[in-house]
Amino acid sequence: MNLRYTTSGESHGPELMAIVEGVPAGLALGTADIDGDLARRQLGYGRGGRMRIETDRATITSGVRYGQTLGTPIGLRILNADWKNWKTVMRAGAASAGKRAEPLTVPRPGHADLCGTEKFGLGDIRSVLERASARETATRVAVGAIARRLLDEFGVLIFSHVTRIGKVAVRRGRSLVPEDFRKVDGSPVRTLAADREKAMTDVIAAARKQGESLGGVFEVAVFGLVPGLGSYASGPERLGGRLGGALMSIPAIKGVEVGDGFAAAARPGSRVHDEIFFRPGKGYYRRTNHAGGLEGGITTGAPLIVRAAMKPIPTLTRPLKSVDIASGRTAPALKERSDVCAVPAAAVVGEAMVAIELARAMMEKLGGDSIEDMKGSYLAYLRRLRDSWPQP
Ligand code: EPS
Repeated sequence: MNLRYTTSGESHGPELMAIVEGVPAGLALGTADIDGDLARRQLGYGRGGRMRIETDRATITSGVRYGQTLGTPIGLRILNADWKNWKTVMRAGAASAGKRAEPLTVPRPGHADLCGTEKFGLGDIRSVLERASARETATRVAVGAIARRLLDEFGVLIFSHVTRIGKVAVRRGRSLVPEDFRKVDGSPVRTLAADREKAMTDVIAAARKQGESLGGVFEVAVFGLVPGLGSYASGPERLGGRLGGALMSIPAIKGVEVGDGFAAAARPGSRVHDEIFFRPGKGYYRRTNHAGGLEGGITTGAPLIVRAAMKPIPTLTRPLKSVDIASGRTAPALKERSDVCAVPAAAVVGEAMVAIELARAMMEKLGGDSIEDMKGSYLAYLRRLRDSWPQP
């Protein structure tokens, strides 16, 4: 079985949950492997008051015994500390007399509020926004941490950094290596460009003052992948599409690029394609990586580089015009406590989504019910690749 997961939970309900199926047996896994990533997702300049309430930690409730996966579904829980303040509003049982929360009826432009109420036939926007909330991404980061643990067994490393907040962009420089990311978690905006950090925090502070919100761009970089993950054989197997879909499933993501992405469309082929070289002992390699580590929907063995564009968060403290769905009258959109900018957090979610998709691709390539089975076929695959090299 390949890696599959489902999550549940409302932002202000009692807890978030995930069930992860298809993780091979024998993988060392503990909550410490998950909690580090959960904590990184909570960071970032521009977050709202909620992150001061929560300290996200995972509880593993099934599928792991004595620190090792069993090959059975893994259950995860993350408690919502804020639940204690929402017990009446988010009660699962019937509302006691006179205790039903006033419905929210003015949707925020750009949020799932209106389409969600229409789709599910709900009269109260709260019934939509609680699940549409980016709080759900905490569970995806937890699932991603399991995928990352699996990839780690094969020397695969996944990092992220922010390349734009609003108008402030980081100029692209030389190709990055894992050591470049050593201090990125220490940056309040997860940037590698120390000289842009202040400009980034300044635009977020200014947006907060103006009742605005800001988006941006983050990049995920993956090192240590073998060539041959994904496939050109059928469209849905192409790794570019799978990674794009995974990243686009993060709330507020409106665009994804692989490698040079949109910039490649403006250049002639000779300046886009990475020339191929060969050295005995080293194998095939490219000196450039415009392709971002993917050719024909398959990994080349070069670092995988993907970027995602996040739109500004729809909750504005100086709200846009909207319509009250109860009266049909024009009204200012609803205001909720919210983040001003969550691009640094989205970057951590991006790492998780990429990890999940890559773990799937690894499992497709290598199969196996246990991590030892996977390692056996991994070594056999590397041997086969080496044996296929030209003998000068
Ligand atoms: C969110 C609104 C804010 C964010 C939240 C996403 O929460 P609250 O409504 O409780 O203030 O902080 O993000 C998280 C809770 C989280 O864990 O990332 C929204 O409306 O999407």
